[in-house]
Parts: sequence; C-alpha cells; structure tokens
Amino acid sequence: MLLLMTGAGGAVATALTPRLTALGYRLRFSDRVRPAGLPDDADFVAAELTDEAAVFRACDGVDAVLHLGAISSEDSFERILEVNIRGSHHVFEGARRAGNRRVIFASSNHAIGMYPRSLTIDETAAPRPDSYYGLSKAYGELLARFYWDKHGLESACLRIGSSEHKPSQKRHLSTWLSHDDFAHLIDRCLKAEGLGAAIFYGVSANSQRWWRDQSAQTIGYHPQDNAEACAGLPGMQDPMPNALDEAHQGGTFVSANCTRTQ
Ligand code: 15L
Repeated sequence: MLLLMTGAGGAVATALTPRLTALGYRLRFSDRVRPAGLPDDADFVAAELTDEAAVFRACDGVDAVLHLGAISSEDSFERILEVNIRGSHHVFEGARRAGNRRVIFASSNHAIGMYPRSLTIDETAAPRPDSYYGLSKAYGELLARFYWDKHGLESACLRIGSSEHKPSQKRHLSTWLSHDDFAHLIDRCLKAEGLGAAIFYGVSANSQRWWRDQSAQTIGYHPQDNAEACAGLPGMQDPMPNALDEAHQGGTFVSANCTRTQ
C-alpha cells in the first residue's frame, strides 16, 4: 500500500517512518521542504498545506493519506486558519478527487482538552477544544465526518495524546502514546474493514489514562506500552503547573489566552 505522509519533516513522522516501513507500507513523503536525511530515491512531493494544487498533486496516485502536517501547538487564529483548517480541507478534498481509499487524520487531545481530568471519556465525547489549535483539530474531525457522509471517503481521526519517545512530564502518565503503539494504531486503521468515519484515542496502555474507547479494540488496537514504568523517574513534573491546567486534560493549552482564572 502506498501511503502519503504529510508533515514528513516532523519528529513524529521521523519516528513513524521506520516503523511503518517495517510493517510493509511504501511511503510518499510530503512537507514544505524536503526533510534532511531523506534518501535521494525517496518519493517526495513538496507541498505547503496552504497550496491547494500542490496538496492535490501529493495525493495523486496514493492508496491512503496519513495527515500529520499542521502547526502543532497554539498560534494565532489567522495562522491556524490557513495551515490547519484550510490545509486539512485541501487534504480531504485532494484525497476525494484522487480516489484515495482512506485518510488518517492526526487529531489531538486538545480537541477535547477542556474535559476535567476527573472524568474518563470515550470516543463519543463531543469536542471541547482548549485552544485555536484544538478548534482546528475538532474541525478536522468534522471534515472527516462530512467527507464520509457526502462522498463515502473513509477516515480515522486519532485524538493523539503525547507522542513522545518516552514520558517526560507528570501529565504524560495519562497522555503518552509510544511510537510503537502509534505505528500499530495506524496499521490497524489502514487494515480495518468498514471503518466509516471513526474516532480513536491515540494513547498507550497507561494505567492513568483518561480515555478509554471500545471501538479501538474492535479494530484490533492493543497498545503494549504503559507510561507508569516512568512514574518514579526524577524530573517528572508538569511545566509551570497552575490550577486551571492541572484540572483539565489539555494541560498548558488550557490557560493559554484564557481570561478565566479558575
Ligand atoms: C499536541 O497535539 C501537540 O501537537 C504536541 O506538541 C503536544 O502538546 C501534545 O499535543 C500534548 O498534549 O502533549
């Protein structure tokens, strides 16, 4: 299967590349500029997400799309609008036009970041974005639903927690997604029959997780890693903790540009 990976120069894509290759996927890489270290013979298409024609070219001829490309943290509404909102629309429309089988959309826990940490939620939880960034991910989930309902384009939206080499903050004990589990989840999403427009949490088997979805098990996602193994390590603190961030699942995104104090 030929898989287009947007945001190919990012840390997550770099970690996923050898794992997806080992699982048998052929990759087409796309980003604004060719990532350093990409072999000369790699299939690469340069595309700004804001450039509709370039994104359409990237989608042409692939079987599925893994849309990782985005501004990956909070930013101005205008920048988020252009890159994440308009850019994701270009990707879904490009996939539809090219007849791609399925889109895996990198949504985020920040689409549901305003849920309190005291609550365990599942994949039916309605979006409660904690930032413009989280809003753009909630919009991506709606785009995915829309392209399934209107055009029969299948998708999986992954509400990714913290995709890191290993947990390094207290919050990661709940949110960590190991790179191995991430690659396994993508593989299950690409192989599942009758996916429709699905939403899954991208989270490892953390003992302290806030997200439990039944449907991820039905596609055979069985995460192997657990952040708890790092619980006792020195330095596992959240950056500049405050009451608002510590009460909500999104962490520091919650208090950014927030006029509420509690
Ligand atoms: C995300 O969606 C961000 O892209 C990443 O930088 C982290 O902030 C992560 O969420 C997280 O919540 O840890």
